[in-house]
Amino acid sequence: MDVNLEPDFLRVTEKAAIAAARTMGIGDRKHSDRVAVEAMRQEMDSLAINGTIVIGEGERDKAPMLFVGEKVGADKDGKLHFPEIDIAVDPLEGTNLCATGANNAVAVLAAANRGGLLYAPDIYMQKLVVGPTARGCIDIDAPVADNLNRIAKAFERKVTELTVVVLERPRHEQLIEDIRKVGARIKLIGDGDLSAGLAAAIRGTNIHAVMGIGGAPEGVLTASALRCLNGEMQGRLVATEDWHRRRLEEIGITDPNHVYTTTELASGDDVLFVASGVTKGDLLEGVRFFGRGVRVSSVVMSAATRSVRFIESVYMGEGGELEVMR
Ligand code: VTB
Repeated sequence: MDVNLEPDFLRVTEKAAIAAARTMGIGDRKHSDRVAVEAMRQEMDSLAINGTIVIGEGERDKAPMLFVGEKVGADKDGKLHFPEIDIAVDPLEGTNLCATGANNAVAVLAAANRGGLLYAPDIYMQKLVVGPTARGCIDIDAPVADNLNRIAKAFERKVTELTVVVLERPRHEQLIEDIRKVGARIKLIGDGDLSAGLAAAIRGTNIHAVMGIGGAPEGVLTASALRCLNGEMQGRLVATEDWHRRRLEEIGITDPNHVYTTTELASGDDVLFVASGVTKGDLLEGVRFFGRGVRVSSVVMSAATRSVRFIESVYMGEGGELEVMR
């Protein structure tokens, strides 16, 4: 993908993050999500691409904007011969986190040349995520203890010195028990296994793995980041309701037990991943508003250029005054 698109995609998540951050703590997660979606959608159309949303806010009949299949960009009908780009979005990952002012809400997107991102349905996915250190050591079908012992070995430390992130949900009772039995530390989170996946892929965050069941679309976004960070993810779609199973049939997924690898989830060799912090997080600062201006922190990763850029942007309001970076 044209590297010149990176700043444009960056602006898209920045605008979504700023819009969402203005609603932080008002206690209305749907409203927070809506403003993020609107801001992202609006900014998207300034991009010199023939874009298609492959992971979005839902199916066409359920989501008014950024629905799966929606055309975006300045060349929707392909007349201008702009590059054909597939886009996965999560304008506000952690709607509850934003609504309550809790840490780690982010605005996220991944992009790749047509066909480079898995068309994952909006159902659950069992996930196992590790960073480069433990790449090649995991097996989602192996017992939790085996995986943790192998991860510990890769890190050359005791299993009691590992920290695993798990979404705090009743469905994870057994998983939590299994992790505790081996003695690894657990960080239970209310929401946001995507941010946790990013943290697991970066040394120094003191997060070594993410385990459990979360959203499948976010799984593709996580895998996109892992492609850029040399991490590993294994994922299996989890159909718990009839409509999940129907959905899988509709999109032609015949083996519901298939374990997706990082590259199957995000296959494009040009995958781009962008995240902007909404609330303060492990990796990114949240949006900060100051006298007539706003500052937003983002990360832009590219599998094609093998680069990870941390970018601080300040949008100056009329008569705004720039403060020294802190
Ligand atoms: C949420 C959210 C996650 O999955 O938990 C969701 O916090 C699905 O789980 O970040 P529930 O239906 O139990 O809330 C994620 O969105 C992403 O995987």
